[in-house]
Amino acid sequence: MVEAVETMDGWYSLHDFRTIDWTYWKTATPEEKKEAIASFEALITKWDAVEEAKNGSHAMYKIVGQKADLMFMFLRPTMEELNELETELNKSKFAEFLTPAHSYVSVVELSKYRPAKDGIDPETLPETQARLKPILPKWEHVCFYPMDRRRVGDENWYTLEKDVRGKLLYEHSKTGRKYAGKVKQIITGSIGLDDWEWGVTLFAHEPLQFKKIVYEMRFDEVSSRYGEFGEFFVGNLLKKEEIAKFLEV
Ligand code: 76R
Repeated sequence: MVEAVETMDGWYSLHDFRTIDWTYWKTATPEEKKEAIASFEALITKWDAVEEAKNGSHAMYKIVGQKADLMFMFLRPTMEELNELETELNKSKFAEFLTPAHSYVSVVELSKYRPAKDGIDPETLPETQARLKPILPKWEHVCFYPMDRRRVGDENWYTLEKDVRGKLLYEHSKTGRKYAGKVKQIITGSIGLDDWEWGVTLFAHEPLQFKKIVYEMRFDEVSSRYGEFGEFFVGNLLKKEEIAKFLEV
């Protein structure tokens, strides 16, 4: 029988996409605008404190194109916290000017394809814990997309033996490592949590690196034969100090 791989699961993740209702925003009075911006900044201050205490992390991006205007990525130890955070945002004055565009729920995931070294469970290692509970890089650009492993005819990831899958992922990781320092990836698992099997979140200083890594990986067997992809979202970092300027109309 084909063996599943054990996963190591870290913080829960919510990718929350919003569209700004610019027409409505323009009709708001200066006082309302001020209140909305202040409510948003107050939330960010709260999120920053959570991140400072290493109880979670967040990142904010301005989406390019019409799929959304803003993307928030939130990481928290529990689903309850994600839900509370989302509800608090929804109740804010700022949210009166936002409409939901898309969301994705998952959990930071690493897998145990590699045999344990010296009998040490990798999950106990500090470097693994740091990857499972990552502080999100505030790099200039983000790219998010969901993906599946194919289950069609002879191209069925779930009928491949574990050692074969491990080898294919090892090959994949060699491509990935070429982008060290240029692309940082966070893989979140969403089987049983959302519509696709994994969420891929990439951070880069240079947006062209997204095209390069995703293109190069298309030729790795694990993607060429076993990868199915959903919608792509790409964006630029939104800094707290630029919010007022960004919202100026
Ligand atoms: O965790 C590790 O670093 C070990 C090696 C590794 C695994 C097991 C690894 C490395 N990945 C793994 C698993 Mn990955 N990854 C993607 C995408 O667009 C595409 O074709 C694929 C989207 C990118 C860009 C990427 C980048 N990876 C996975 C899985 C889970 C599969 C499973 O369990 O069945 C998915 C869905 C996935 C997808 N991967 C790396 C990268 C990069 C840059 C690395 C090197 C990381 C490093 O060593 O620093």
